[in-house]
Amino acid sequence: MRFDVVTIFPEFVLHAAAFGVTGRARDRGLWSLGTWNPRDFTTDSYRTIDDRPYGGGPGMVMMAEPIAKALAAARAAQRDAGVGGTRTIHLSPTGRPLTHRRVAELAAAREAGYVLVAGRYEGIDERLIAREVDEEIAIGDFVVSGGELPALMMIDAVVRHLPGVLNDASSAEQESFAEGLLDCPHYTRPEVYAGERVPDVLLSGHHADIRRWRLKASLARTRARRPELLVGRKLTAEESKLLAEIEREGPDPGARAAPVRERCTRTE
Ligand code: 9WO
Repeated sequence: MRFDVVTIFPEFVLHAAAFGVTGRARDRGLWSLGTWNPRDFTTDSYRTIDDRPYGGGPGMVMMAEPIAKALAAARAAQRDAGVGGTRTIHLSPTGRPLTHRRVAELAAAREAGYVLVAGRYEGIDERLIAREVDEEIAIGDFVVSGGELPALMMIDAVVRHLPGVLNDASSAEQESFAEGLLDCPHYTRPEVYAGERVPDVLLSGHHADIRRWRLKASLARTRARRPELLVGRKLTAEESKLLAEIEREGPDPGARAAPVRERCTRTE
């Protein structure tokens, strides 16, 4: 799997991609990354890549030509690297929301190469997007300072789906979301923290009981925080039984809605 990112901040992308699971996977050759700076494809001495918007308004707009040349270079590099097929994706709040299903689809195209366009300023000349972009993807309904962080999030999510990248524990967590359930709570040493004990079942060594407890906790947390994920979900007999227990037992503190602390007012 190969990703090439068109960005005016290549160092940012290369540095961020070098950490953690995805960085180690890259070191093991499980995927590769290239960056292409539109400034390197300018012809003026100021290396101009933006200009004022037609029609007026604040800020600057990224010019089409330098990005188009950077895209051509990225696609040529993917061809030379033997990539089976290249898809150009623009990270934008106006794109289609990225979902687990779409991530899995992107990861399944093993021989694929993706060229990700990361905008800055007020955006990119629409003519570049219309001529060169195959797909626009949003990682959420919000605006950040540039397309680089959304591109890195997409890369991270896709790379985690590649064979050999995750260990068993993380794969299980990913599968949990793939099965439409939120992850169960996790605990580690010490057994008592701030006066709160680890649930006894997790100390019991009874793997069947532990598996059942974790499934019930996932169901309870999903029901409490993302009930829409359960709507229309095909429940196993065990899941139906556990949900009935959850409904009988009432809200489980461990499933509480995601903690949202009100801003603390200092007492002193
Ligand atoms: C900014 C914007 C604001 C309101 C409605 C649509 C919008 N599109 C953009 C945009 O594409 N901006 C460019 C890329 C330049 C400024 C920073 N950019 C950006 C991309 N901000 N936020 C994103 C983004 C990308 C994917 N998912 C969420 C946010």
